[in-house]
Amino acid sequence: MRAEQCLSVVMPCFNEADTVKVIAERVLESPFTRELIIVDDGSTDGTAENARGINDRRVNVFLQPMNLGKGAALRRGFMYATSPYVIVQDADLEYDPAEYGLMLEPLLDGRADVVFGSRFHVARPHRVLYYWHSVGNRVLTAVSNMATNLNLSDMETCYKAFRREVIQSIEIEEDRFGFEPEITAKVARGGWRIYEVGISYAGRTYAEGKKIVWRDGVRAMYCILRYNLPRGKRAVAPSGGPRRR
Ligand SMILES: Nc1nc2c(ncn2[C@@H]2O[C@H](COP(=O)(O)OP(=O)(O)OP(=O)(O)O)[C@@H](O)[C@H]2O)c(=O)[nH]1
Ligand SMILES: [Mg+2]
Repeated sequence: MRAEQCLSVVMPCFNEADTVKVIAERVLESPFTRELIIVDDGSTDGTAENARGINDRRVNVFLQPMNLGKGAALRRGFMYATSPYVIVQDADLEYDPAEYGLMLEPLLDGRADVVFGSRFHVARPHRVLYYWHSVGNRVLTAVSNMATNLNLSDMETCYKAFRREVIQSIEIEEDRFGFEPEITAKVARGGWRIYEVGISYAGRTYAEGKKIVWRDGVRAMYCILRYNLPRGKRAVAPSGGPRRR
């Protein structure tokens, strides 16, 4: 398979008018990007207008009827993906599309079904910020790992890439940031082959637009329990190639 143009990039946006065009340009510069699916999540700051102003036929902009959350925006965006691989791209400037190649490598060579980009695993450039956030991330990842029996180092990372069949076979129930623990639980439970690669991270401050708050951490803990407890329903579809770890 040709590696170029193999990727659907799904970008949830809520009030990111300042960055949506810049990040979209970086996404479109990647040789891997076949389509960019922007889902505007009821923004009130002109994000949708800015997104619609991007002049590239690879871009599709969808509007949520109101602010419904990141998980709901991703659920919508994944539905429209048509490329062999799909990646989540936040609309701030924290994650770098120049690293799609790193994320795709284990997928392209057939070793992985899902790849997590870890902000903690290797020494790529990282902005130094908020110690207690990093502790919170590590605690959530540790509890998630205990529940899933995976040895991830960064469960909450935005950079998650999937074979398209995998992500489109999973029902996403969480509307907001509970998406991260939910999807982690479901790919673990589905027995999909998961890889992790080190990525860089340019975290932002609250003054620069950071929105995540302690309540999101509490919800994440709840979601770890909720989606890992035994349930009647399995979260995988019957189709799709190799999937045993
Ligand atoms: N905060 C927030 N983000 C949303 C929502 N819907 C979609 N998003 C998008 O989801 C992505 C992640 O949101 P962020 O606020 O950057 O969350 P984060 O990266 O976990 O946390 P910080 O950047 O540290 O605040 C961004 O592209 C947002 O624009 C929503 O309802 N609230
Ligand atoms: Mg962010």
